[in-house]
Amino acid sequence: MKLVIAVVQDKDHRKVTEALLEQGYKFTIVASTGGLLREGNVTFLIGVEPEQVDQVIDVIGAHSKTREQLVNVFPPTIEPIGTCIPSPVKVQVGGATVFVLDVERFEKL
Ligand code: 2BA
Repeated sequence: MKLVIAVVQDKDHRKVTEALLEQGYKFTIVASTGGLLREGNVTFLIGVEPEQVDQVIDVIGAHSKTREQLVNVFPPTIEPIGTCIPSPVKVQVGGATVFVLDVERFEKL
């Protein structure tokens, strides 16, 4: 068995959820936060058979858009206090960030 971990933007998570349900996949949704943007995103944990991995990734990819976002980058030293001006930097977010892990053991008790 494999565990597909997919970080999806908040704006896309409903579409991804519906598509995965339509295809009959079982999954868990975890609310998460991006380390850089500090904005909410959604992490899907999807347990699948090895031959289903590519299809799951295709489904997620088909419903996850790439977007550009501005992030405020603060200079490393803030001195003197009060003169710190953040410079906005454009980053490309998404579609989805996907990890595939081997599952050593799976039990439903
Ligand atoms: P965030 O950490 O909020 O990152 C948003 C976007 O900012 C990233 O989009 C990427 O384009 C950029 N970014 C993030 N960290 C960066 C860094 N150290 N240097 C340069 N650019 C950086 P995505 O790559 O599409 O990632 C979207 C979200 O997926 C991330 O949100 C994070 O929650 C997750 N993610 C991405 N890579 C990951 C990783 N290696 N491990 C765990 N989570 C990851």
